[in-house]
Amino acid sequence: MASDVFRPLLLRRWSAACAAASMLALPAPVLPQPAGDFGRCVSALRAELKRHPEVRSETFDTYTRTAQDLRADVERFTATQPEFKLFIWDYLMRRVDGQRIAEGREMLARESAALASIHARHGVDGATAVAVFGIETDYGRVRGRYPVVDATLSRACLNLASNERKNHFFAALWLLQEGLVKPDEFRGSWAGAFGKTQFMPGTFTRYMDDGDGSGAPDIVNSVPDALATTARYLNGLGWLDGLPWGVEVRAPRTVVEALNAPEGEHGCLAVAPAAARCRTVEQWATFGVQGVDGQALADYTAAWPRWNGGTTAALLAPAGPDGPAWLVTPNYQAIWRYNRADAYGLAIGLLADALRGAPPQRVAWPTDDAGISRAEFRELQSLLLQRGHCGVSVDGSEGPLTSAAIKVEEARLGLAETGRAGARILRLLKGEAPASGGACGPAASTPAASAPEPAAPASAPQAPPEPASAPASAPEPSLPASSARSE
Ligand SMILES: [Ca+2]
Repeated sequence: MASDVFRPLLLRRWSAACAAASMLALPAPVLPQPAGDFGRCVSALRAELKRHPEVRSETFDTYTRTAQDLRADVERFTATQPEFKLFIWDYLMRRVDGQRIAEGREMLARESAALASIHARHGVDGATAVAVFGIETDYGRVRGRYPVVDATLSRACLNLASNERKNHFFAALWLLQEGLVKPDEFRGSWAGAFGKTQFMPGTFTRYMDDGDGSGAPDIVNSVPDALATTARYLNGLGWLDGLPWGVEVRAPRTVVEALNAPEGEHGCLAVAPAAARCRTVEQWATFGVQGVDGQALADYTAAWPRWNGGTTAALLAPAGPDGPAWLVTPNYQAIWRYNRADAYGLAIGLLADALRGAPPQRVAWPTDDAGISRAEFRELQSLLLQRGHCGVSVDGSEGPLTSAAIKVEEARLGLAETGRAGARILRLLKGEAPASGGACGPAASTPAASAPEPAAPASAPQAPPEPASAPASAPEPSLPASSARSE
Protein backbone atom coordinates (compact mmCIF):
# COMPACT_ATOMS: atom_id res chain seq x y z
CA MET A 1 0.00 0.00 0.00
CA ALA A 2 1.09 3.48 -0.72
CA SER A 3 0.41 4.33 2.88
CA ASP A 4 3.20 2.04 4.04
CA VAL A 5 5.58 4.06 1.97
CA PHE A 6 4.21 7.37 2.92
CA ARG A 7 3.75 6.97 6.68
CA PRO A 8 7.44 6.74 7.62
CA LEU A 9 8.02 9.52 5.15
CA LEU A 10 5.65 11.75 7.03
CA LEU A 11 7.24 10.87 10.33
CA ARG A 12 10.58 11.83 8.85
CA ARG A 13 9.14 15.05 7.57
CA TRP A 14 7.85 15.96 11.01
CA SER A 15 11.15 15.26 12.81
CA ALA A 16 13.41 16.40 9.98
CA ALA A 17 11.49 19.61 9.82
CA CYS A 18 12.27 20.13 13.49
CA ALA A 19 15.98 19.72 12.99
CA ALA A 20 16.15 21.75 9.81
CA ALA A 21 14.16 24.60 11.23
CA SER A 22 16.30 24.86 14.33
CA MET A 23 19.46 25.12 12.21
CA LEU A 24 18.03 27.53 9.71
CA ALA A 25 16.21 29.81 12.11
CA LEU A 26 16.52 32.85 9.94
CA PRO A 27 15.30 36.03 11.52
CA ALA A 28 11.97 36.59 9.86
CA PRO A 29 10.42 40.02 9.71
CA VAL A 30 7.80 40.45 12.38
CA LEU A 31 4.59 41.24 10.59
CA PRO A 32 1.66 43.06 12.12
CA GLN A 33 -0.22 40.83 14.54
CA PRO A 34 -3.66 41.02 16.14
CA ALA A 35 -4.00 43.83 18.61
CA GLY A 36 -4.90 44.05 22.26
CA ASP A 37 -5.05 41.24 24.72
CA PHE A 38 -5.45 38.66 21.94
CA GLY A 39 -2.42 40.14 20.21
CA ARG A 40 -0.39 39.78 23.39
CA CYS A 41 -1.35 36.11 23.48
CA VAL A 42 -0.26 35.69 19.85
CA SER A 43 3.08 37.33 20.73
CA ALA A 44 3.49 35.00 23.71
CA LEU A 45 2.89 32.01 21.47
CA ARG A 46 5.27 33.35 18.84
CA ALA A 47 7.93 33.41 21.54
CA GLU A 48 7.33 29.68 21.98
CA LEU A 49 8.21 28.90 18.37
CA LYS A 50 11.63 27.77 19.54
CA ARG A 51 9.88 24.87 21.26
CA HIS A 52 8.09 24.06 18.01
CA PRO A 53 10.90 24.32 15.48
CA GLU A 54 8.89 22.30 12.97
CA VAL A 55 6.75 25.42 12.46
CA ARG A 56 8.47 28.21 10.54
CA SER A 57 8.02 31.74 11.80
CA GLU A 58 6.69 32.81 8.38
CA THR A 59 4.01 30.13 8.73
CA PHE A 60 3.13 31.43 12.15
CA ASP A 61 2.88 35.02 10.94
CA THR A 62 0.94 34.18 7.80
CA TYR A 63 -1.83 32.38 9.62
CA THR A 64 -2.04 34.41 12.82
CA ARG A 65 -1.99 37.85 11.20
CA THR A 66 -5.67 37.77 10.36
CA ALA A 67 -6.76 35.27 13.01
CA GLN A 68 -10.12 35.93 14.57
CA ASP A 69 -10.44 35.99 18.32
CA LEU A 70 -12.94 33.20 19.02
CA ARG A 71 -12.41 33.12 22.77
CA ALA A 72 -15.94 34.24 23.53
CA ASP A 73 -17.42 31.43 21.44
CA VAL A 74 -15.04 28.89 22.92
CA GLU A 75 -15.85 29.98 26.45
CA ARG A 76 -19.54 29.91 25.78
CA PHE A 77 -19.42 26.37 24.41
CA THR A 78 -16.99 25.17 27.06
CA ALA A 79 -18.51 26.65 30.14
CA THR A 80 -22.23 26.73 29.58
CA GLN A 81 -24.23 23.68 30.27
CA PRO A 82 -25.76 22.34 27.11
CA GLU A 83 -28.97 24.18 26.48
CA PHE A 84 -30.77 20.96 25.79
CA LYS A 85 -30.04 18.23 28.20
CA LEU A 86 -30.83 15.09 26.36
CA PHE A 87 -31.85 11.90 28.02
CA ILE A 88 -29.57 9.13 26.91
CA TRP A 89 -32.46 7.43 25.08
CA ASP A 90 -33.14 10.59 23.10
CA TYR A 91 -29.49 10.92 22.18
CA LEU A 92 -29.28 7.28 21.09
CA MET A 93 -32.60 7.20 19.21
CA ARG A 94 -31.52 10.08 17.02
CA ARG A 95 -28.09 8.73 16.36
CA VAL A 96 -28.70 5.03 15.94
CA ASP A 97 -31.74 5.45 13.72
CA GLY A 98 -32.87 3.70 10.56
CA GLN A 99 -31.40 6.33 8.27
CA ARG A 100 -27.94 6.17 9.83
CA ILE A 101 -27.98 2.38 9.80
CA ALA A 102 -29.03 2.22 6.14
CA GLU A 103 -26.42 4.77 5.05
CA GLY A 104 -23.75 3.01 7.10
CA ARG A 105 -24.51 -0.30 5.41
CA GLU A 106 -24.21 1.37 2.03
CA MET A 107 -20.85 2.75 3.06
CA LEU A 108 -19.65 -0.65 4.31
CA ALA A 109 -20.42 -2.06 0.87
CA ARG A 110 -19.03 0.88 -1.09
CA GLU A 111 -15.77 1.06 0.86
CA SER A 112 -15.37 -2.67 1.39
CA ALA A 113 -11.93 -2.87 -0.24
CA ALA A 114 -10.51 0.06 1.73
CA LEU A 115 -12.09 -1.23 4.94
CA ALA A 116 -10.58 -4.69 4.47
CA SER A 117 -7.17 -3.13 4.09
CA ILE A 118 -7.75 -0.89 7.11
CA HIS A 119 -8.83 -3.90 9.17
CA ALA A 120 -5.70 -5.78 8.14
CA ARG A 121 -3.41 -2.88 9.02
CA HIS A 122 -5.01 -1.55 12.21
CA GLY A 123 -7.12 -4.43 13.53
CA VAL A 124 -10.28 -2.32 13.62
CA ASP A 125 -13.30 -3.72 11.78
CA GLY A 126 -15.15 -1.76 9.14
CA ALA A 127 -18.42 -1.51 11.09
CA THR A 128 -16.67 0.23 13.97
CA ALA A 129 -14.80 2.72 11.76
CA VAL A 130 -17.95 3.50 9.76
CA ALA A 131 -19.96 3.92 12.97
CA VAL A 132 -17.51 6.57 14.19
CA PHE A 133 -17.91 8.40 10.88
CA GLY A 134 -21.70 8.19 11.12
CA ILE A 135 -21.85 9.51 14.66
CA GLU A 136 -19.14 12.16 14.34
CA THR A 137 -20.35 13.99 11.25
CA ASP A 138 -23.38 12.05 9.94
CA TYR A 139 -21.15 10.58 7.22
CA GLY A 140 -19.62 13.93 6.35
CA ARG A 141 -22.78 16.03 6.28
CA VAL A 142 -21.84 18.08 9.33
CA ARG A 143 -19.04 20.46 8.53
CA GLY A 144 -17.53 22.79 11.03
CA ARG A 145 -17.53 26.50 10.34
CA TYR A 146 -14.67 27.72 12.51
CA PRO A 147 -11.21 28.14 11.02
CA VAL A 148 -9.14 25.51 12.81
CA VAL A 149 -6.18 27.82 13.39
CA ASP A 150 -8.42 30.47 14.94
CA ALA A 151 -10.22 27.94 17.10
CA THR A 152 -7.08 26.22 18.40
CA LEU A 153 -5.37 29.59 18.86
CA SER A 154 -8.30 30.93 20.83
CA ARG A 155 -8.45 27.84 23.00
CA ALA A 156 -4.72 28.09 23.65
CA CYS A 157 -5.08 31.75 24.58
CA LEU A 158 -7.71 30.88 27.15
CA ASN A 159 -5.20 28.66 28.92
CA LEU A 160 -1.61 29.33 27.99
CA ALA A 161 -0.51 26.85 30.65
CA SER A 162 -2.04 23.98 28.69
CA ASN A 163 0.59 22.35 26.54
CA GLU A 164 -2.07 20.19 24.96
CA ARG A 165 -3.97 23.22 23.69
CA LYS A 166 -0.81 24.86 22.42
CA ASN A 167 0.27 21.67 20.71
CA HIS A 168 -2.99 21.51 18.77
CA PHE A 169 -2.47 25.09 17.64
CA PHE A 170 1.10 24.52 16.48
CA ALA A 171 0.06 21.27 14.83
CA ALA A 172 -2.65 23.17 12.93
CA LEU A 173 0.00 25.57 11.62
CA TRP A 174 2.26 22.69 10.66
CA LEU A 175 -0.50 20.94 8.71
CA LEU A 176 -1.03 24.10 6.67
CA GLN A 177 2.68 24.65 6.21
CA GLU A 178 3.19 21.11 4.91
CA GLY A 179 0.25 21.34 2.58
CA LEU A 180 -1.59 18.51 4.34
CA VAL A 181 -4.70 20.70 4.59
CA LYS A 182 -5.83 23.56 2.38
CA PRO A 183 -6.36 26.91 4.09
CA ASP A 184 -9.86 27.39 2.67
CA GLU A 185 -10.92 23.89 3.72
CA PHE A 186 -9.37 23.89 7.18
CA ARG A 187 -12.53 24.46 9.16
CA GLY A 188 -13.99 22.55 12.06
CA SER A 189 -15.70 22.74 15.39
CA TRP A 190 -15.29 25.62 17.81
CA ALA A 191 -12.64 23.52 19.55
CA GLY A 192 -10.72 22.86 16.36
CA ALA A 193 -11.75 19.28 15.54
CA PHE A 194 -11.87 18.90 11.77
CA GLY A 195 -12.49 16.48 8.97
CA LYS A 196 -14.92 13.68 8.36
CA THR A 197 -14.12 11.97 11.64
CA GLN A 198 -13.29 15.12 13.61
CA PHE A 199 -9.68 15.04 14.69
CA MET A 200 -7.90 17.64 16.72
CA PRO A 201 -4.82 18.75 14.75
CA GLY A 202 -2.28 17.33 17.21
CA THR A 203 -4.03 13.99 17.26
CA PHE A 204 -4.21 13.96 13.47
CA THR A 205 -0.48 14.53 13.12
CA ARG A 206 0.11 11.41 15.20
CA TYR A 207 -2.44 9.09 13.61
CA MET A 208 -3.03 10.34 10.06
CA ASP A 209 -3.24 7.55 7.55
CA ASP A 210 -3.77 7.15 3.85
CA GLY A 211 -6.72 4.86 3.22
CA ASP A 212 -7.13 5.43 -0.51
CA GLY A 213 -3.55 5.04 -1.58
CA SER A 214 -3.21 8.58 -2.90
CA GLY A 215 0.03 9.05 -1.02
CA ALA A 216 -1.31 11.66 1.38
CA PRO A 217 -3.75 11.58 4.28
CA ASP A 218 -6.80 13.80 3.76
CA ILE A 219 -9.60 13.46 6.29
CA VAL A 220 -11.35 16.51 4.86
CA ASN A 221 -12.01 15.07 1.41
CA SER A 222 -11.28 11.33 1.47
CA VAL A 223 -13.64 8.88 3.16
CA PRO A 224 -11.07 6.02 3.14
CA ASP A 225 -8.46 8.34 4.67
CA ALA A 226 -10.87 9.38 7.42
CA LEU A 227 -11.76 5.75 8.14
CA ALA A 228 -8.11 4.70 8.13
CA THR A 229 -7.06 7.52 10.44
CA THR A 230 -9.90 6.70 12.82
CA ALA A 231 -8.97 3.01 12.86
CA ARG A 232 -5.34 3.85 13.46
CA TYR A 233 -6.33 6.10 16.36
CA LEU A 234 -8.60 3.47 17.93
CA ASN A 235 -5.75 1.01 17.63
CA GLY A 236 -3.57 3.53 19.46
CA LEU A 237 -6.19 3.77 22.17
CA GLY A 238 -5.91 0.04 22.80
CA TRP A 239 -8.46 -1.51 20.45
CA LEU A 240 -8.25 -5.31 20.34
CA ASP A 241 -9.40 -7.07 17.20
CA GLY A 242 -11.73 -9.98 17.89
CA LEU A 243 -13.21 -8.51 21.06
CA PRO A 244 -16.70 -6.97 21.17
CA TRP A 245 -17.06 -3.45 22.55
CA GLY A 246 -19.64 -4.95 24.90
CA VAL A 247 -22.48 -7.41 25.16
CA GLU A 248 -25.94 -6.71 26.50
CA VAL A 249 -26.54 -8.64 29.70
CA ARG A 250 -28.99 -9.23 32.48
CA ALA A 251 -27.51 -8.75 35.93
CA PRO A 252 -29.03 -9.15 39.38
CA ARG A 253 -30.20 -5.82 40.80
CA THR A 254 -27.77 -6.03 43.73
CA VAL A 255 -24.89 -6.48 41.31
CA VAL A 256 -25.91 -3.43 39.27
CA GLU A 257 -26.32 -1.37 42.45
CA ALA A 258 -22.92 -2.40 43.74
CA LEU A 259 -20.81 -2.42 40.59
CA ASN A 260 -22.43 -0.22 37.92
CA ALA A 261 -19.55 1.71 36.38
CA PRO A 262 -20.84 4.64 34.36
CA GLU A 263 -18.96 7.67 33.08
CA GLY A 264 -15.34 7.40 33.91
CA GLU A 265 -15.56 4.59 36.45
CA HIS A 266 -14.79 2.03 33.78
CA GLY A 267 -11.30 3.42 33.53
CA CYS A 268 -10.15 0.19 35.15
CA LEU A 269 -10.67 -1.41 31.75
CA ALA A 270 -7.33 -0.02 30.75
CA VAL A 271 -5.64 -1.66 33.74
CA ALA A 272 -4.60 -5.29 33.97
CA PRO A 273 -5.53 -7.15 36.06
CA ALA A 274 -9.09 -5.99 36.65
CA ALA A 275 -9.41 -3.56 39.52
CA ALA A 276 -11.95 -1.22 41.08
CA ARG A 277 -15.30 -1.88 39.39
CA CYS A 278 -13.89 -4.02 36.63
CA ARG A 279 -13.96 -7.82 36.87
CA THR A 280 -13.16 -10.69 34.60
CA VAL A 281 -15.90 -12.25 32.54
CA GLU A 282 -15.53 -15.37 34.67
CA GLN A 283 -16.16 -13.35 37.84
CA TRP A 284 -19.21 -11.63 36.33
CA ALA A 285 -20.61 -15.07 35.54
CA THR A 286 -20.22 -16.14 39.17
CA PHE A 287 -22.19 -12.99 40.16
CA GLY A 288 -25.13 -14.25 38.10
CA VAL A 289 -24.60 -12.03 35.07
CA GLN A 290 -25.88 -13.64 31.85
CA GLY A 291 -26.36 -12.72 28.24
CA VAL A 292 -29.55 -10.78 27.69
CA ASP A 293 -31.27 -13.90 26.32
CA GLY A 294 -29.97 -16.10 29.10
CA GLN A 295 -26.83 -17.25 27.29
CA ALA A 296 -23.78 -18.13 29.34
CA LEU A 297 -21.15 -15.43 29.07
CA ALA A 298 -18.69 -18.04 27.83
CA ASP A 299 -20.86 -18.56 24.74
CA TYR A 300 -19.84 -15.25 23.19
CA THR A 301 -16.44 -16.70 22.29
CA ALA A 302 -18.05 -18.27 19.23
CA ALA A 303 -18.64 -14.82 17.73
CA TRP A 304 -15.69 -13.05 19.33
CA PRO A 305 -12.56 -15.21 19.48
CA ARG A 306 -10.75 -12.90 21.85
CA TRP A 307 -13.55 -13.00 24.44
CA ASN A 308 -12.81 -15.47 27.23
CA GLY A 309 -13.16 -15.94 30.98
CA GLY A 310 -10.17 -13.74 31.62
CA THR A 311 -11.43 -10.78 29.58
CA THR A 312 -11.67 -7.64 31.68
CA ALA A 313 -15.13 -6.10 31.64
CA ALA A 314 -17.15 -3.45 33.44
CA LEU A 315 -20.89 -3.39 33.99
CA LEU A 316 -22.45 -0.36 32.34
CA ALA A 317 -26.07 0.45 33.17
CA PRO A 318 -26.43 4.16 32.39
CA ALA A 319 -30.04 4.35 33.64
CA GLY A 320 -29.48 2.15 36.67
CA PRO A 321 -30.93 -1.24 37.55
CA ASP A 322 -34.23 -0.68 35.72
CA GLY A 323 -32.65 -0.08 32.34
CA PRO A 324 -30.44 -1.95 29.91
CA ALA A 325 -26.99 -3.13 30.96
CA TRP A 326 -23.88 -4.12 29.08
CA LEU A 327 -20.64 -5.77 30.00
CA VAL A 328 -18.14 -3.49 28.30
CA THR A 329 -14.55 -4.32 27.41
CA PRO A 330 -11.31 -2.44 26.80
CA ASN A 331 -12.64 -1.77 23.27
CA TYR A 332 -15.46 0.24 24.82
CA GLN A 333 -12.84 2.18 26.76
CA ALA A 334 -11.08 2.96 23.48
CA ILE A 335 -14.28 4.34 21.96
CA TRP A 336 -15.08 6.23 25.15
CA ARG A 337 -11.66 7.86 25.16
CA TYR A 338 -12.38 9.10 21.66
CA ASN A 339 -14.98 11.45 23.13
CA ARG A 340 -15.32 10.71 26.85
CA ALA A 341 -19.05 10.23 27.16
CA ASP A 342 -20.97 7.02 27.74
CA ALA A 343 -23.83 8.08 25.49
CA TYR A 344 -21.30 8.63 22.71
CA GLY A 345 -19.57 5.30 23.38
CA LEU A 346 -22.88 3.46 23.33
CA ALA A 347 -23.96 5.21 20.14
CA ILE A 348 -20.81 4.03 18.36
CA GLY A 349 -21.10 0.51 19.77
CA LEU A 350 -24.79 0.09 19.04
CA LEU A 351 -24.50 1.58 15.55
CA ALA A 352 -21.58 -0.75 14.79
CA ASP A 353 -23.66 -3.71 16.02
CA ALA A 354 -26.53 -2.66 13.80
CA LEU A 355 -24.21 -2.31 10.81
CA ARG A 356 -23.01 -5.87 11.26
CA GLY A 357 -26.57 -7.10 11.54
CA ALA A 358 -26.56 -7.96 15.24
CA PRO A 359 -29.90 -7.92 17.09
CA PRO A 360 -30.91 -4.52 18.49
CA GLN A 361 -30.85 -3.64 22.17
CA ARG A 362 -33.27 -5.94 23.98
CA VAL A 363 -34.04 -4.21 27.29
CA ALA A 364 -35.93 -0.93 26.94
CA TRP A 365 -34.90 2.29 28.59
CA PRO A 366 -36.93 3.01 31.74
CA THR A 367 -39.29 5.65 30.37
CA ASP A 368 -42.94 5.85 29.37
CA ASP A 369 -42.10 8.46 26.74
CA ALA A 370 -39.55 6.95 24.40
CA GLY A 371 -37.12 8.84 22.21
CA ILE A 372 -37.82 9.44 18.53
CA SER A 373 -35.72 9.01 15.42
CA ARG A 374 -34.65 11.90 13.21
CA ALA A 375 -37.41 11.06 10.72
CA GLU A 376 -39.97 11.23 13.54
CA PHE A 377 -38.40 14.42 14.78
CA ARG A 378 -38.88 15.99 11.35
CA GLU A 379 -42.48 14.82 11.39
CA LEU A 380 -42.95 16.48 14.77
CA GLN A 381 -41.39 19.69 13.47
CA SER A 382 -43.74 19.67 10.48
CA LEU A 383 -46.69 19.35 12.85
CA LEU A 384 -45.37 22.28 14.87
CA LEU A 385 -45.06 24.38 11.72
CA GLN A 386 -48.63 23.53 10.78
CA ARG A 387 -49.68 24.87 14.17
CA GLY A 388 -48.15 28.24 13.52
CA HIS A 389 -44.72 27.84 15.11
CA CYS A 390 -43.14 29.52 12.14
CA GLY A 391 -39.57 29.66 13.47
CA VAL A 392 -39.25 25.88 13.57
CA SER A 393 -37.21 24.39 10.77
CA VAL A 394 -37.78 20.81 9.75
CA ASP A 395 -34.24 19.58 10.24
CA GLY A 396 -34.59 16.72 12.72
CA SER A 397 -32.39 18.24 15.36
CA GLU A 398 -32.73 20.07 18.64
CA GLY A 399 -32.98 23.82 18.63
CA PRO A 400 -34.37 26.53 20.90
CA LEU A 401 -37.27 27.36 18.59
CA THR A 402 -38.42 23.76 18.32
CA SER A 403 -38.15 23.40 22.07
CA ALA A 404 -40.13 26.58 22.71
CA ALA A 405 -42.82 25.45 20.28
CA ILE A 406 -43.10 22.08 22.01
CA LYS A 407 -43.54 23.86 25.35
CA VAL A 408 -46.42 25.88 23.96
CA GLU A 409 -48.11 22.74 22.66
CA GLU A 410 -47.48 20.91 25.94
CA ALA A 411 -49.13 23.75 27.84
CA ARG A 412 -52.09 23.72 25.47
CA LEU A 413 -52.48 19.97 26.00
CA GLY A 414 -52.20 20.28 29.79
CA LEU A 415 -48.82 18.53 29.95
CA ALA A 416 -45.79 19.58 31.93
CA GLU A 417 -43.75 22.01 29.84
CA THR A 418 -40.52 20.18 29.10
CA GLY A 419 -39.72 21.27 25.55
CA ARG A 420 -38.60 17.72 24.91
CA ALA A 421 -39.22 16.03 21.57
CA GLY A 422 -40.47 12.57 22.51
CA ALA A 423 -42.89 9.93 21.35
CA ARG A 424 -45.76 11.24 23.47
CA ILE A 425 -46.01 14.74 22.08
CA LEU A 426 -45.57 13.39 18.56
CA ARG A 427 -48.39 10.89 19.09
CA LEU A 428 -50.70 13.54 20.54
CA LEU A 429 -50.13 16.05 17.75
CA LYS A 430 -50.52 13.36 15.09
CA GLY A 431 -53.79 12.26 16.67
CA GLU A 432 -55.35 15.71 16.53
CA ALA A 433 -57.45 16.97 13.69
CA PRO A 434 -55.17 18.57 11.10
CA ALA A 435 -54.33 22.11 12.11
CA SER A 436 -55.86 24.78 9.91
CA GLY A 437 -52.34 25.97 9.13
CA GLY A 438 -51.64 29.00 7.06
CA ALA A 439 -50.20 31.01 9.93
CA CYS A 440 -46.69 30.57 8.61
CA GLY A 441 -47.61 30.92 4.97
CA PRO A 442 -47.38 28.03 2.54
CA ALA A 443 -43.69 28.41 1.87
CA ALA A 444 -42.63 28.02 5.49
CA SER A 445 -43.92 24.50 5.72
CA THR A 446 -41.17 23.15 3.52
CA PRO A 447 -37.75 22.59 5.01
CA ALA A 448 -36.03 24.39 2.18
CA ALA A 449 -37.98 27.57 2.75
CA SER A 450 -37.80 27.78 6.51
CA ALA A 451 -34.96 29.73 7.98
CA PRO A 452 -32.24 27.66 9.57
CA GLU A 453 -32.80 27.36 13.27
CA PRO A 454 -29.80 28.19 15.43
CA ALA A 455 -28.14 24.91 16.20
CA ALA A 456 -28.10 23.81 19.77
CA PRO A 457 -24.66 23.08 21.07
CA ALA A 458 -23.97 19.46 20.25
CA SER A 459 -24.71 18.55 23.77
CA ALA A 460 -22.84 16.12 25.87
CA PRO A 461 -25.83 14.01 26.67
CA GLN A 462 -26.94 13.60 30.23
CA ALA A 463 -27.42 10.16 31.63
CA PRO A 464 -30.49 9.93 33.81
CA PRO A 465 -31.48 9.59 36.55
CA GLU A 466 -28.54 11.60 37.89
CA PRO A 467 -26.28 13.13 35.27
CA ALA A 468 -23.31 11.60 37.02
CA SER A 469 -20.13 13.34 36.13
CA ALA A 470 -20.48 15.01 32.81
CA PRO A 471 -17.69 13.92 30.51
CA ALA A 472 -15.95 16.81 32.20
CA SER A 473 -13.68 14.68 34.29
CA ALA A 474 -11.09 14.64 31.54
CA PRO A 475 -8.03 16.78 32.21
CA GLU A 476 -9.24 19.28 29.66
CA PRO A 477 -12.68 20.78 30.11
CA SER A 478 -15.34 18.59 28.70
CA LEU A 479 -16.02 19.11 25.07
CA PRO A 480 -19.38 18.36 23.60
CA ALA A 481 -19.73 15.26 21.56
CA SER A 482 -18.42 15.64 18.05
CA SER A 483 -16.48 18.73 18.80
CA ALA A 484 -13.09 17.91 20.09
CA ARG A 485 -10.78 15.19 20.85
CA SER A 486 -7.99 15.20 23.31
CA GLU A 487 -5.14 12.83 23.63
CA1 LIG B 1 -5.28 9.69 0.70
